[in-house]
Amino acid sequence: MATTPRSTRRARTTAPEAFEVGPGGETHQAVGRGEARLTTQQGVPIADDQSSLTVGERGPTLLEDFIFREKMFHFDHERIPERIVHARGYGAHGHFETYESLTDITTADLFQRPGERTPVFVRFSTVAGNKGSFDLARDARGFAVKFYTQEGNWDLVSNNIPVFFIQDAMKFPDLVHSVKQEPDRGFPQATAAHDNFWDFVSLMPESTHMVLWAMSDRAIPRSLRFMEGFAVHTFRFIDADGRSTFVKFHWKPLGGMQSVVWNEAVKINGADPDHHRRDLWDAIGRGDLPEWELGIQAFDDEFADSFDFDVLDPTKIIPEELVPVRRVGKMVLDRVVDNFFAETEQVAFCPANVVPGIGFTNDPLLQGRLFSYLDTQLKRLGSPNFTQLPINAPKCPFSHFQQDGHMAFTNPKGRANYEPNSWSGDERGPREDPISGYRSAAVQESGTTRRTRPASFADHYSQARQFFLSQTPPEQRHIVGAFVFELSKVETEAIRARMVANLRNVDEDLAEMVAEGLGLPLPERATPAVEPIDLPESPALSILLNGPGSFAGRTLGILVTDGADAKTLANLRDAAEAEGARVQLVAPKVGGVTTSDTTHHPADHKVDGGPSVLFDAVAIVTSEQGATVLAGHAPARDWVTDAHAHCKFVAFVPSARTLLDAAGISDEIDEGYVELDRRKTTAARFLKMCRDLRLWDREPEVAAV
Ligand code: HDD
Repeated sequence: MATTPRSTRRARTTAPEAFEVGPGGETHQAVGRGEARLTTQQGVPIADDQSSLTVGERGPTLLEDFIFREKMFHFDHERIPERIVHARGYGAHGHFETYESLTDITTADLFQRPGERTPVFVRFSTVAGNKGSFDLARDARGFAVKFYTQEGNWDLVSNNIPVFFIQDAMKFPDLVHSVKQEPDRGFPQATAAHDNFWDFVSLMPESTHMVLWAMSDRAIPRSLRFMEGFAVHTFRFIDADGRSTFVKFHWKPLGGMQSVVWNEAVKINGADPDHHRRDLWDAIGRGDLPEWELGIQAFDDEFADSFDFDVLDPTKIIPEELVPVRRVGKMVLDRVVDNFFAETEQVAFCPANVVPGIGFTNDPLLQGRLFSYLDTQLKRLGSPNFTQLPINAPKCPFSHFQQDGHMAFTNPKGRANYEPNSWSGDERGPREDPISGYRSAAVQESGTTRRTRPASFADHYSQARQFFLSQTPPEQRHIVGAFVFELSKVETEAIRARMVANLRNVDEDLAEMVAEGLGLPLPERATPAVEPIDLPESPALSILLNGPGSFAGRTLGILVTDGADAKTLANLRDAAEAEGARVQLVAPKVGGVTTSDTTHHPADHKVDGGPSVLFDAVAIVTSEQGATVLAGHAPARDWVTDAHAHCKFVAFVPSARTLLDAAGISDEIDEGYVELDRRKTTAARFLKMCRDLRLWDREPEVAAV
């Protein structure tokens, strides 16, 4: 065979064309792509990248091998410090579209013109786990959004839980130390289920409200696409006259909320530790674009003064039933990253990054955050010039007199590097803008300096109780189960007892069920600083009461074998597509199966590589012979028993009964099962049923959950 000589096949490299502009206006360094020839960082072409330079065939390596030394030097320095919290994260690009003008309450440029789009970058994360931990940890999820507005970058650095563990940033290092791996043994990581965490929170009654959220299904979301986000603190909107309005920010997923059950989370972590990031990547890749609406709760001093709690206390919510969430725009994520390190890893968020029209309040947690993030970025990214990295740089014009430092890439020309100056023309540099430049809210402050917590922050239990009582029975069961699981990992009985003593202030039934689950005598009630009060239930706090009512964006897993009925499979695929859902095939071999009509279908997973925990609903479409083979295969039996135990909807062909028998669930078939015939309507009925996501009525019957 004739081959092209290597010298003509390779494209000539034109070195200085190092940057290309991406669709969002960001720049990427375009090195090492396509047919380019391999060079050193200095641009020297490399002839042999396979072996280092030695004396003779078996002799020592030479120090002069600059190609080897450069390669190894750079490799040795590839890692940067991981984030002290939120180390494990995943990012994507998108845009925010404004629904209506908010000119009456804020000058923030992105909220002025309906229909206008602002580019965004979002990074989701777990909090406690290290960078290499798994996605389905029981944990809060970070939900940090960088808006590249025309008036500068605004970072809305949020979580998927609307409250926080502590009221004052002074306690943040203690909180984080307690939750991360214990310092002597270096484990456990990515879990709060250990003595130090529960020791700390059981001594900090203010954390009880967030602990309730963390023990709820909010902390094990099915997908990053199906969770809410909250900026937690009360912020300010500032209008053109300098008047300010309090505001709380919410993200509402248009795909609806959904979580997994704990037993499922445990198994997903083994089957696919990257479950959430893969889900986000896949969804964007197939054009099923994740969307959230941005909501605001705007209120004035009069409401703040009349509210039962202090709006500056980050351990409290303002129930949506009291101040409805007004949806002011929509965020769509439409592009995955080109390079994980350059974008997801190097993105630097900071709650202090606000734009004209947005301001802070005196929430003591927020005030501490305003310091911490900038400080940590210097450590992590190594230079004050991290703002020049393409992912962090504003997309609007910017101009200032800050200069030099490590890795300064954008270097101004001209003489003036200070102001005021008397230079003119190109020499003079930028000037202040008294009209539209950033102005803080004009707030009157006075008082004596002291270290204290205000009395208005003292009620630590009422809202925790409100949260628990606002949950549906399955959600309450899950909270009880989570407390029992976590506290059973705590070795010191006194810590378990102290926590249950706190829970008696939330709800006596909750405390009793947790004590019973731990085999612990019910301890004395902890004395609260302020007696909790009964608050009205808030349905907005439940996931199940706010489900999607749709199976769109979800995945149907179909267990198939050779000889499976082609028509039944096609019906299921059609019904899933009509519902906006995705289908994945699980087969004995990943090479796939041949159905009754002799069509070959490649599989997405082999049985033990695609356990049913990876799917939202399942179907079993086997031949007689296939079902018999699967019946003798332990992972196939687990596939169906898990789907049953996790309350999933199940469709099956009659021949699959052999497998259901072997799995021991034929006698437990309930209204969540559909026996498939060859009619399209049956498949459609099953997919419609799946809109409820789970059959929670089955749960009390199944011991595994
Ligand atoms: Fe924080 C990262 C959210 C309290 C200090 N935080 C970080 C991230 C999110 C949050 C989403 C990850 C950003 C990313 O993806 O890069 N943090 C919150 C929320 C809080 C909160 C919603 C409470 C309302 N954080 C908080 C406090 C402090 C910090 C009280 C310290 C005083 N947070 C940090 C940090 C991190 C961080 C150490 C680690 C990495 C980083 O900032 O960039 O500075």
